[in-house]
Amino acid sequence: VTGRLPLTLAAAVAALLGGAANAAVIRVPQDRPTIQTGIKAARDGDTVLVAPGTYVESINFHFKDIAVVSARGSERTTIRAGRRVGPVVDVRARRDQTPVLRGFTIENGRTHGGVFVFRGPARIEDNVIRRNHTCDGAAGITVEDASPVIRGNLIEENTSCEANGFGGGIRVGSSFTGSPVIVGNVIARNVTRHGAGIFLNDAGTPTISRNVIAGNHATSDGGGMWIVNTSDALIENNIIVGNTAPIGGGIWWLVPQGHRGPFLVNNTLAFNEAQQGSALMAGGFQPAARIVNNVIVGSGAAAVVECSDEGGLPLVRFNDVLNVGGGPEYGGDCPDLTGVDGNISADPRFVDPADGDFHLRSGSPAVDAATRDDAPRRDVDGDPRPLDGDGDGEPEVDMGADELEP
Ligand SMILES: [Ca+2]
Ligand SMILES: [Ca+2]
Ligand SMILES: [Ca+2]
Repeated sequence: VTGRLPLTLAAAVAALLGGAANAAVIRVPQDRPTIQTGIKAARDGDTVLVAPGTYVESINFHFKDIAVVSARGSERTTIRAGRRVGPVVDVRARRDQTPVLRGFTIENGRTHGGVFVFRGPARIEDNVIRRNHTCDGAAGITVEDASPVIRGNLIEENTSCEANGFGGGIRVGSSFTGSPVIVGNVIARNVTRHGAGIFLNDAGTPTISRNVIAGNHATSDGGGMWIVNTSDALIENNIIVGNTAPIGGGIWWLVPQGHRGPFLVNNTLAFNEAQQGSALMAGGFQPAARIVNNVIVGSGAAAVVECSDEGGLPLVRFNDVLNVGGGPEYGGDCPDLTGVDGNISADPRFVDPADGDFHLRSGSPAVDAATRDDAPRRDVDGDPRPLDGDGDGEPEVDMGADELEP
């Protein structure tokens, strides 16, 4: 066995070097006039490198394991939907292929939204996905049976048909065993019926981290997020603000029997609006779901956190839940948990919420008031957690997405 190992290694190294040597860069428009003809010329491992400009076409990866990237970034490189029916960009891959879509503005999709992601896992990074429309799937990004990394995108002002509006900014579906990662995106001002920011339906075990989810509007439920079926989401370090819906302005979820449900940990939810559950409407069979270390501020007659108890209530610990309007903090089947299990109800003292700055001020009652259990090791800024924010010599976790740097 020892005699054969070097040969095996040598063969592996040769294969790797050979693959790298054969990988080509196809330049658009220098080598091929359009992105799609660039893709047509590409083989697995190749990169289609796109020069600045506006490309009026819809593109399809056609199961090629390739990277389609702009040379100079999304501000200077736009893919605008052509006449073809379908998404503007169709990132269609086989299992275990890792296609990449990076650095484009993707706009004007009229029939099937901006980006469709099938299998892979793909990487969808540093794009602006703007003003796309759909009557089928999500208006911004639709993920189907896949575990992509969706990172650093601006996904805004996408809209969908009222009658079939399932997912505004991002929709993940049919990914039962998948683990999609949605991190560091701005998802803003998208409009649909259910789940205007992020829509999760059989999304597997997704991680939703360090996103700003703001100003989205659902005409039925789930302004910021909508979560159903096999969707045991980890939702951490997000800023979820100014979203609206009749029910569940910030987040609406319904956990089916036999599923864990979401973990909502160290998020900041503020100024979301609804007639029921302005920040959160949590329903279903949810004794294993968790709401821990969040700052949750609402304003109005509706309860900020509303539950419906179909088969057990979630764990609610170490949150700052405040209603600055006339209504209650908790409602529905959720008892008033202020003063129980580390939950408080106090002005979190944001730095400048009117200007979108939801960091905590020094002296905030949310500082050093949360639990290390479940807390992510870094905050929304990348600061280590916990830090000693109140100067008593003991570093403890803060409530919300921000860990105050003293
Ligand atoms: Ca702290
Ligand atoms: Ca301390
Ligand atoms: Ca911080």
